[in-house]
Amino acid sequence: MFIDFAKISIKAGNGGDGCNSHYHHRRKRHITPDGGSGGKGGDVILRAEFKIHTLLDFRYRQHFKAQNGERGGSNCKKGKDAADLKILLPCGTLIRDIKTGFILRDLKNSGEEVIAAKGGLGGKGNIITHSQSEKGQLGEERDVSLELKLIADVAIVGKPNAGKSSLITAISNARPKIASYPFTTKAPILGVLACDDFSCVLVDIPGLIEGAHLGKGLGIEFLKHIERTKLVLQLVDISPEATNDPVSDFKIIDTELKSYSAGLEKKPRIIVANKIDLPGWQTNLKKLTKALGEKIISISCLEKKGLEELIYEIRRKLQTHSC
Ligand SMILES: Nc1nc2c(ncn2[C@@H]2O[C@H](COP(=O)(O)OP(=O)(O)OP(=O)(O)O)[C@@H](O)[C@H]2O)c(=O)[nH]1
Ligand SMILES: [Mg+2]
Repeated sequence: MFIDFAKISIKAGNGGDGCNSHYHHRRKRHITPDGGSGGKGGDVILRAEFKIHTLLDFRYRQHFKAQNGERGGSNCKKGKDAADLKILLPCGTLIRDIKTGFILRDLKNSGEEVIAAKGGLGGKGNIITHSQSEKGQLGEERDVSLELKLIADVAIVGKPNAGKSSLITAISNARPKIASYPFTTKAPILGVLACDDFSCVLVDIPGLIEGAHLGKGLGIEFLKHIERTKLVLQLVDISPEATNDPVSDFKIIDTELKSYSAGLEKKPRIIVANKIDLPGWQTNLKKLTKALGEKIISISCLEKKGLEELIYEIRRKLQTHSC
């Protein structure tokens, strides 16, 4: 299951208490302090990892606590520092402090991390203070929200059954389910297109229908995963079996993108007509070309026609828009 929002509570470890102890010198008849300091509490670190694609794990677990530092001991023994607690997140996760609304970090790239709660410092032992030892500091704690907005270069959008999953399968390493009924894809799917010295990340967005912004079909919540993409690939099924009016099919998607109101409709785009292996597609392509007055790339995912031209165009557009 794909989950793109979660709330968790994190608590860093407390510092270990410093020790209050004394060494008794038998012959000299005096005592000297020998209490060691406490160890540092573990930090809670949030880290982006390319292998993770969803926030699903946080459905089952919301509380995370790093270990406390060890107490200092007598005989100058320093308490051990506790290990940090690392929580792995998908690339593209925005971390926000729920109480203040402050964004702690937007973890975009794999390996990026942020200390979201700092472990408390260990208290000083009386060997350092020469008087009373100190208590360890408390570790930070906070509630944070995690919001995933996938990082991809190109978003594939279109009506259900347009062939979005077939396309991402044909040109990338993604292998989503493909079927002849609508809403086969229920969550965004990422795929890497690699061709010679060029590579980019594609995302297959679940199908949109008229009124998606009003909650119809799967709604438009998945459109947040287009916010960061550089290019939108709008796929239209132009087979007469699917439609007599490709222009209205196209406009429906355009309207839904506008309704999301994040400027998605203003992103550079490529219009692609699919299923040109089915008879009668030429008439629909003419209608669409005339109405839009824009370049349209026609392809067949089934017969792998036009895919090279499409990949070339994706590459050209990404480079033109200095992405
Ligand atoms: N004839 C023909 N059929 C195609 C082509 N591309 C996809 N299809 C078929 O169209 C149907 C829908 O394809 P999908 O790739 O699942 O479509 P989708 O846009 O991902 O659909 P949803 O996930 O439901 O939004 C499947 O039966 C595919 O085999 C094509 O180029 N030609
Ligand atoms: Mg699909």
